[in-house]
Amino acid sequence: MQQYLQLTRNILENGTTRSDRTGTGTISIFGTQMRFNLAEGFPLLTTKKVPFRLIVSELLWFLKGDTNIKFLLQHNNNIWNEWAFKNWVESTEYDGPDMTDFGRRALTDEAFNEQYKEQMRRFKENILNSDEFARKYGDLGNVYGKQWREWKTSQGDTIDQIKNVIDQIKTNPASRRLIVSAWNPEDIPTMALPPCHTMFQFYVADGKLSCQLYQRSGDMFLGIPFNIASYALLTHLIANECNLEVGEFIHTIGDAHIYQNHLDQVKTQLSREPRSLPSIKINEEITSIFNLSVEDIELHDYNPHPAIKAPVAV
Ligand code: UFP
Repeated sequence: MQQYLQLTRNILENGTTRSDRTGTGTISIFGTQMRFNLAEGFPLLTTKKVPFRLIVSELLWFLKGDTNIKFLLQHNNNIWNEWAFKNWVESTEYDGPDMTDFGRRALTDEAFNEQYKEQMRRFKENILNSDEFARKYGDLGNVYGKQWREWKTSQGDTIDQIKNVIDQIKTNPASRRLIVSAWNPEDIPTMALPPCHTMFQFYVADGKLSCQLYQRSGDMFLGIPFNIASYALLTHLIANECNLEVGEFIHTIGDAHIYQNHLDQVKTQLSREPRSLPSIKINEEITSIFNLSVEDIELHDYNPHPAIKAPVAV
């Protein structure tokens, strides 16, 4: 993971101070690349603890083409809650205290934060216990799972990009068109968060599968460690499905930034000595990537430094 630490250091030393959408302020550089040889270990950061189980359940959720947070909540994964919660509190059915601008207010107003936590608890309970409520308010619309598995065409049918790319890797591995795109310009205006990981390409050589991701915007401290692990895992899963070994994961980032309120955390992390990488094990009995469950993916020998808390920019 030296590449990650070097890029972080490079941004600190050479980045440009920039204002950003969230009003937090960043130090940023534009256009950068990290390469991870997946045969050398699984690239999960060791200089702080990264919650691997959240990465697994989110990736399997994308791969199922699921866009409803119910599956995530069933796996105790809360990373997409706020987007769905917004659907509910802005609906006519919502009868609790005003939740306008809840993300920002919860950070600054303690009394409001208590109300917010209570409404979020009710929301999650309803999603888990009522299929109808989940259908109405748990769905996030055209996010990754939708674009990956059910890209809608102008003819009114859909394209399963993941199935197609797997078929192509198996039957036409020399292809230079092994691409999946999550960036659908038609859908962008209606999305709360336009896709950060916008497109990826596979490459097969010497019996090994490599993957390159183009990420348009990367939060080096909170988002990027997650994104690296998620795409490394995707490369393992697809290699496994196609009877290939793993090659490299190549992570190309457009705007690579460190938020101004993460500087202390970043310095703590840079002062830590990286440890040996963990490995992953995939249940060999599962024959299709679409039938995997979280229990089929195990992480071994992960001994990171402790987690480091940092505020999320909303
Ligand atoms: N971000 C990531 N990785 C992700 C994700 C978000 O780093 O997977 F979903 C960060 C990047 C940026 C913010 O700091 O979230 C998105 O804001 P914007 O749309 O303005 O780029």
